[in-house]
Amino acid sequence: MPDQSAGAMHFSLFMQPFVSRIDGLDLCPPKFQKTMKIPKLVFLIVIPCFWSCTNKSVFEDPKPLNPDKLPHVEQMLVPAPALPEHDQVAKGGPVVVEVTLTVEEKKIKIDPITTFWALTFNGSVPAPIIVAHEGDYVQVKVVNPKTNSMMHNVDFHAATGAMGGGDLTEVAPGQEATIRFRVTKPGVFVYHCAPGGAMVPVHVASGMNGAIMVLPRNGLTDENGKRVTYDRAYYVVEQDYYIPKDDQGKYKDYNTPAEGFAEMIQAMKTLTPSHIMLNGKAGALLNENAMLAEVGEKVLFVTASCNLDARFHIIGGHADLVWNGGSFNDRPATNYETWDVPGGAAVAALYKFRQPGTYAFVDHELIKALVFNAVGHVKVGGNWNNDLMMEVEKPHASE
Ligand SMILES: [Cu+2]
Repeated sequence: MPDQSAGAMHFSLFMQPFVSRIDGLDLCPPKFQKTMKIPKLVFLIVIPCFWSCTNKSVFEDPKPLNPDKLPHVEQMLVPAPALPEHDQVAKGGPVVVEVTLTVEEKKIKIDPITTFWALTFNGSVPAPIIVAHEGDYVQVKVVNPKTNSMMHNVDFHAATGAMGGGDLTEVAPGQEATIRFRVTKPGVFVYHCAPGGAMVPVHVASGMNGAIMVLPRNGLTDENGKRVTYDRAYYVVEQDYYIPKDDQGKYKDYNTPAEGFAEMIQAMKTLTPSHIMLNGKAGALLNENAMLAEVGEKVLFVTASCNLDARFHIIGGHADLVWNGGSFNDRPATNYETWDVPGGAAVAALYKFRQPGTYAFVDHELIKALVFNAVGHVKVGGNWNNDLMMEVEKPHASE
């Protein structure tokens, strides 16, 4: 996690010659690193003054704009692990990103033996990821068709305002509501249904959770403050389910979602999920559903978990950069084997693939990965590099 102590923040001001943007203006370009050559005393006195004058404080809010006069851009949301089409570096000033989240209460088969009443936004578990840039407005229409049976809403962790917009988006079957919020904090954030009380975890554990990625207007920066781009991006979410069993030990199938809730809450009281899966279903990212990449590509994984703590690992390499806590304002950590995703958060990791093959993408709580189903694949094409790894002797009988 980012160190929040004053000393560490002071240190980061010296060592992090970037991240100073107000409404798209980059006030402190990476070339500022050249000041490292000036005498130490001057550096110690002058540079903090310079930073304090120009580096945007986290307490500073953007200048209000009139969203009616800004370009409105409709974003077509897509199911995970895909991300909607987007620019890594914003073209021009802030826009209003318009999306629609339509609630679908639907039965899905989450593995060969379990059918489950999922509660979804746009029909998928997880809900789709939304992409915007810092300073943009995100305008979300929440539609609850009258064919549904219950009330839903959305709490956006990327938004600022009581209940994350949950009170403003509460819609009964047959209703719709539209909320607009400004995304002021660059990073990755979850959103989820939060209809109150025990219904909050019931709806989240029934699939109603998604994410928003708020990119810095000038794109991502690496550990040295230099711009870094990704060749592909994937969105991976750990989903826990609590599906009650009947007397014979079979998972129960209900006629309506509400019919199963009382027993689901009893199952939740054990804090022991019946199922743990990546992207909603067993095998959603395995074999023919694997994520794809090529040797030499940098792949951004936006990883999230709305409820359980997760710890992701790709077997056979390292996350070159990890934005702990999901914050793109902080200098990314480097060369992690495993990265933490606290329940209720998203975290981004950038992974350069250097060798071909099929990599397992796991929660390295290995029981979750291999006894449950928190496992996926990344299939990487390209040429093998013997310098990085080679077989010196094939397995053979010992002498
Ligand atoms: Cu809901």
